[in-house]
Amino acid sequence: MSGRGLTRRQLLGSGAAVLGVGLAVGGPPLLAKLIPGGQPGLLLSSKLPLPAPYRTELPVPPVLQPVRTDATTDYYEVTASVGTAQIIPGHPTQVWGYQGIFPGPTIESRSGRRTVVTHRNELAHPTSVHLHGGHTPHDSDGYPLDLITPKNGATGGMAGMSGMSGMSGADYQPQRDYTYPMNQRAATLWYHDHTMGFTGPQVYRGLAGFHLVRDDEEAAAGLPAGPRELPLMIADRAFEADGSFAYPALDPDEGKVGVTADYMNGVLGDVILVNGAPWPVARVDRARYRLRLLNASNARRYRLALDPQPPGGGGLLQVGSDGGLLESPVAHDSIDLASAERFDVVVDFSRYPAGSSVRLVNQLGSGSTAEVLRFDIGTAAVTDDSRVPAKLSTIEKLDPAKAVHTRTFTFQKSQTNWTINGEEYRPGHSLASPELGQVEIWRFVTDVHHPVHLHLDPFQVIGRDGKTKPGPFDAGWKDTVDVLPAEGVEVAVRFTDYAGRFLLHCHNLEHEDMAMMAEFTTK
Ligand SMILES: [Cu+2]
Repeated sequence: MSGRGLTRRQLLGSGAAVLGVGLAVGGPPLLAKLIPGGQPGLLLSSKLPLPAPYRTELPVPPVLQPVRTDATTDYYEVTASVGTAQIIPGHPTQVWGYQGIFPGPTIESRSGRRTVVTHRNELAHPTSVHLHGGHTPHDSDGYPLDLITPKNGATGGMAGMSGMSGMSGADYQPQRDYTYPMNQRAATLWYHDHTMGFTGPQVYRGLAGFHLVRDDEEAAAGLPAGPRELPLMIADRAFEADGSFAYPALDPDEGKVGVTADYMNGVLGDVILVNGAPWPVARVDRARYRLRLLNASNARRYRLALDPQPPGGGGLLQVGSDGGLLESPVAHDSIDLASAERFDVVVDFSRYPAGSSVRLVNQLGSGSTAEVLRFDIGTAAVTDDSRVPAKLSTIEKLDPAKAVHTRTFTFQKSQTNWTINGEEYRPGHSLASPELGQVEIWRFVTDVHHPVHLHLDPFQVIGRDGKTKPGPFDAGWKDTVDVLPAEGVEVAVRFTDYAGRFLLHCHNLEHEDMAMMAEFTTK
């Protein structure tokens, strides 16, 4: 461990020792100051009058069609480009979008059928694309230095950049074919920018889209489908007076990594977008709907709840997590959703009166950030042949008793950056070398909120805060876990199939850009 006076034994101990990590960053008063209102970040206020909520219809991103298919593979082409979005009425916003739109188009894959996405870049800055939740070989995983050359061909910007080591190792290609074997079960994945040092500003400007994987098991479950299946990308943003996205970058031209000191904990916006629209309205039938919730915010955490709750409560019936279907549904009154987490829930609007409205609210927000989305329920009698089976799937349980290694990763602030085990991210420097096929226990220990994400394979939460059981939002296969302040989370993980360098990092994008990332090398 880094020289903070904590022994390995203390770190591996109970929650009390874990709390010691919190104390190490300056004791409870500072800790409290670092976590305003349970949020990892600072609110950036828009410089224009906010639009009234619930005035625009919920957009649903278009589904991208393959440019060709053959016996084994579907081929797609995506170009990152500048586009114009109408987000705040009367104030067009320039976005950096896949196909020029935000969110980008949704890609749909079939489990077991290979997907190849050719990405091109017409932006003025390099990009790298990561399929979040993908079981993907290293060379297609969107390694932060595997870059796509920008439109003007400039490739020098990353070399010798201040504040980040290893930038000179960047590999530029004019376009990249990302090959996804899709040897994985049905799940809600998303693709987003993963450029070294600039993931935060580039995702904020719009480089994110859904990538859904479907399979026969999911189809047989009989969950709501077609127009009654809604992908919902929730993201907060702030706006300048002219309607452009406001982001406190140290250098908007990306000559320098990071945000201004005040926003180092994370950038929180005052406008909540769902699929790119501010507080939209979804017109729904009085029937069951499947909502694929994704928190695509840079830093904001949400506690989503229906308001009003349906009679008897439990209105958010969770059927899936990051890594696909749960074994059986879990009813929630509210769901905590950290950056990059996905929750697949079924809401039965027939539990509400015809013609009524129900809001999806954020109980961790206040004022404009407490509102998210409104459902206006129709009056027409409709048929609904969907169902939610009591048993959705079978999940192989990773046995912690079989673990061959226990590794601890401590997520902490340094004077100027964010660190894992006391180290700032250095490309090519590996913190662990797990063996393919072996179960390991990985422990994530934090100072403040950190949503911890592993590439390559999902994991199962086995304990939190010294207790040997998962939290209420930890069910199923996860690839991102919401680690609370001064908490320790234990997960069982088993990497499979692909040897090579992969990433573990905080998915608070300001933390990630400011070095809270590390590599592990599977062998
Ligand atoms: Cu973090």
